[in-house]
Amino acid sequence: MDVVTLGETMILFVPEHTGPMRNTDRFTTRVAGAESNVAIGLARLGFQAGWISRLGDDEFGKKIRAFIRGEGVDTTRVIFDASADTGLFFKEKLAPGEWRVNYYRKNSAASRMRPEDMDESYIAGAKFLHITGITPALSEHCYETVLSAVEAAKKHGVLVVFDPNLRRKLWQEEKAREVLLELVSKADIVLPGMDEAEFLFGSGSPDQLARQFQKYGVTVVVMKLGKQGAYYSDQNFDGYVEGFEVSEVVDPVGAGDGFSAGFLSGLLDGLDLHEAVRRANAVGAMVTMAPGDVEGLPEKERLLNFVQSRSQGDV
Ligand code: KDG
Repeated sequence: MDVVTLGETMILFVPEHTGPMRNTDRFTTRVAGAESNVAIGLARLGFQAGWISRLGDDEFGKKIRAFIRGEGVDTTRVIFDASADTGLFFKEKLAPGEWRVNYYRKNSAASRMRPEDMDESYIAGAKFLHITGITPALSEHCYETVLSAVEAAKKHGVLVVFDPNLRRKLWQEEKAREVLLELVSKADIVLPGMDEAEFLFGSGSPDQLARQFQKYGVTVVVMKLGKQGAYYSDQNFDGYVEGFEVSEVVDPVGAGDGFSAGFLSGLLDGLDLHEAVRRANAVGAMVTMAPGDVEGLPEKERLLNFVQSRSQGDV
């Protein structure tokens, strides 16, 4: 495996009409979950990605596994748990550009993940372990599961990549800060949004905030700045990489996951930090131009064409 990740994936219901969903009868369903989005992004770019989770032993669980497996992600470590349901969520478009997310995931099958679900040899065989701040928010067991995956990665020299992915609906603020900082302190690479960095450390410029992460022992910090692109910093280099122009933002959700997939694919291809961040920006931008979390994730050729059509250089 190039990258192993773990987390909850749900069935997403998107109302057909704008406005509160009490006034809607029709929904489109999709498969969505931050970590499986990253795994799918990597698989589309030609890498080997494995996704670990629990799903309900139900129709939605089967649909999710079929979808993710169909995208070429390894799902051999996914457990069907008959004692709980697959999680669901609804994304209401209240007005153009104004979204509201409603979760139906309490006590879901994924929230029952256990440290025993983490196969040490499977994690040991990867180059990167990707984790997010969503999983530890799901339950105490999930928190312990993430810690045990990180422990396995560290034991075998697998680099830990952490996306804080703050979901305020899932946490008490103080608890979130405490756990996210604990995971920052265990990560080699951190990929926060500016809002997440400010949530953890208070306001500051991207370079000031990056230094805060580095005080926690993080080697590489890449701060997502939305349309403006991204700022990166490691022990030797730092810099800004401009974002790509997009024709129309159809759905921004999932762009951060695309960014992570693009960035990791760049590192796996041996690009330097600047070029890997440029590729991350490109994949993030492409995700915003299609509906859903994964529809816009490109294959390698489309990615190269997208970048070449907008600039010169190697991606
Ligand atoms: O990054 C997009 C995901 O966060 C979203 O689609 C669903 O994983 C999800 C979550 O837990 O919010």
